Amino acid sequence: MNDGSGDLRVWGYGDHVAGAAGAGALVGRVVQVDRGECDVVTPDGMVRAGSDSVRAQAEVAPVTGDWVQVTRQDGVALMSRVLPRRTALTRRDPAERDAEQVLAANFDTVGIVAGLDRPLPPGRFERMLVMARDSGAEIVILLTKVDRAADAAAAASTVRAVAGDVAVLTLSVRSGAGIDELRSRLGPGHTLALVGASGSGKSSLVNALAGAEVTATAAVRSSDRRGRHTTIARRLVLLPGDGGMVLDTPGVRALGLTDAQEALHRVFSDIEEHGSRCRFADCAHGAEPDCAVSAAVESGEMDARRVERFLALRDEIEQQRLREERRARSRRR
Ligand SMILES: Nc1nc2c(ncn2[C@@H]2O[C@H](COP(=O)(O)OP(=O)(O)OP(=O)(O)O)[C@@H](O)[C@H]2O)c(=O)[nH]1
Ligand SMILES: [Mg+2]
Ligand SMILES: [Zn+2]
Repeated sequence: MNDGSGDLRVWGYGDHVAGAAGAGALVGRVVQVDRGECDVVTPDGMVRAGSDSVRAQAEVAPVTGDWVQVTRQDGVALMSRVLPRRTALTRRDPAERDAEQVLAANFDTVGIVAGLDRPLPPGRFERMLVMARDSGAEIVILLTKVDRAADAAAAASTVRAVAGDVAVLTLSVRSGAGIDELRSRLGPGHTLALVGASGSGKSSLVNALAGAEVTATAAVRSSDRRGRHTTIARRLVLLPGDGGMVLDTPGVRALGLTDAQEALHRVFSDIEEHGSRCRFADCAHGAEPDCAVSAAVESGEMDARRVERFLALRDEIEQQRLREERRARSRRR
């Protein structure tokens, strides 16, 4: 086949997959999940595979990027086993409070995408950073739509102050800026998973890397630049010239309160640590006297942009908590 499926190495097949699969087993990689069935690329080409119903109940449900063992029964392809994941993007299931939902697996790099056509909403970025760090993959921050940015340098330094030594690229699919640099971070068998808000420009980056319109994109709302949730499936796209793969995902919808709180504690633990030395236990780190956080900013020990992001996220969490409280109260009535 000319889609490269005959040789699974272009899809990232390597020793870790060979070692995990049973001897003589047919393996493939899940390219897309659709109502319980999967498009799986195998040495025989792309197959549509369901789950082996006997085993599937007890086992892990396959997600895009998974390596699976495939069996054939009466000409029907079935996935009998999901191989152990090297990396995974997970989030708390919004329906079930504590259950974890796996979104995608086995990528080498997570690209956190943010569009510079609007301000970085507080919390979203930090939450994606927590998700990306938990995934076990390398992280790159992709600030796109730089052609629409009011002040790209300022946005980049805010992001750098929060993300530490993670690489930050500024890109534009209009001017082509940064695309070659992003491409140079990929390569044969390498998978880049993109995460980010709806309308941030993830699918546009996929098309730019592919050099063709391989996936749909849609204009953001002109009023507030919010996206329209154009991409609905997580899909693995093979790049031409053995250039690796991009895993496109739909924009994350809701920022759960617990996720936001976790992001606050994990991304800004140093600020909270400083805050424990303020005069007032409930110091808001604003105009209070003897505020250790303000003092650290003034002395240059702490980055002012970093503290601004922390305060914005803290306010966002407080507002969300109040909204949830109000909702709970009106439900009770
Ligand atoms: N000016 C400019 N517009 C861009 C750029 N990248 C994306 N856009 C536009 O931003 C809008 C949203 O882009 P998409 O790629 O559909 O965004 P997405 O992140 O895939 O959104 P969802 O699929 O809804 O999660 C489209 O109108 C794109 O044309 C860019 O670099 N510059
Ligand atoms: Mg999209
Ligand atoms: Zn304080």
